[in-house]
Amino acid sequence: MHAQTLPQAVRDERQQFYQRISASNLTPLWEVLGALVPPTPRTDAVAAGWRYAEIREQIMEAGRLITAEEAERRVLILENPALRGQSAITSSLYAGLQLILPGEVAPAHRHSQSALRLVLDGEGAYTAVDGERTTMRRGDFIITPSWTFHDHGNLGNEPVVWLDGLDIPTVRFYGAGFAEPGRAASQQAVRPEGDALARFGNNMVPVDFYQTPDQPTKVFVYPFAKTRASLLAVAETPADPHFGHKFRFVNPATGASPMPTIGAFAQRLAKGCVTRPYRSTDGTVYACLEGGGTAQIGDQTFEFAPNDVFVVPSWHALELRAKEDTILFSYSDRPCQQALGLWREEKI
Ligand code: GTQ
Repeated sequence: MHAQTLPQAVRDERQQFYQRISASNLTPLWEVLGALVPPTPRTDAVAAGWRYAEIREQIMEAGRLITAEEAERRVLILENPALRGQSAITSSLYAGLQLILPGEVAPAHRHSQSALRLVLDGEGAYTAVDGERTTMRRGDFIITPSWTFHDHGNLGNEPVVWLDGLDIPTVRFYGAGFAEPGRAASQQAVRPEGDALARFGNNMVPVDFYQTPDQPTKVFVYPFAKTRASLLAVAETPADPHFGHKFRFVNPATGASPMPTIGAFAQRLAKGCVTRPYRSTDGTVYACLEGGGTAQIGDQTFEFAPNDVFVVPSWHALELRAKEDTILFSYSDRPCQQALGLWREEKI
């Protein structure tokens, strides 16, 4: 029987009961069950987009207001419009645009949260992870796994901006976050640049090196030159109707995601390509590296050009239209959901 058709006396009696038990921190499941266990995913996040050309000046303004040293990390957070105040772009993930000016240092620290960087604008910056620096070039996908010391610096002569993707809301959800500063602002380099790629990123690993799939990769940079070359090399072969040509980044030692909580992807859509609608339970953040077009997310359409970011919430159908040859980077919590047996997708 629906609540509306119940006699007023019954409804009153129930409401009084709910109020009485509330004092004991109790509440009736039957009033909320449908929302708690929905037939298909419900997410608080909404689809949203950020046009880099529209926000670049605001990022540069942050550079005049505060130094990287004072801020520790000078970042403008991309907040999901439906999750304002939560520092979240999806319910599980964080996104931000970090600015580092010439000569600046973002001091070393480490934390439980895993991070990725996608370099968008400017040249001359580096990130140091666990005693090794990598020069940050546009499109490079760089990771700082959980509890690894990392610092950033800019040795060049122009501002550098990159997209930060972290699992901050996930770690907060589990109440599992620790952090500590490094001993010095910049880590002493203990290995030459390129060491990790040579040891772990060339279809070989050191002879005694073994990892389980939950361990992050020692390869902490996936250079865009290589990603792009792979995408272009397969461009003439048949494209997937839902993805174009799409790769997932892996830890080459295990085949698993580079980090256990965040998965990352790169895809190329040829000019004129229109993908079939696709949805999955992992809300996904996209950044355009080349080309441009539109993303239809549910019943909303977002235009994107290089350095634009858009977010596709869980179980929202996505259709991509490429107006030019287009390369998109994306990240999501897919490996987390897969490890928990939760992940689903639907190719519509
Ligand atoms: O670069 O270490 O956007 O710790 C947020 C938290 C970047 C970082 C963010 C962080 C960092």
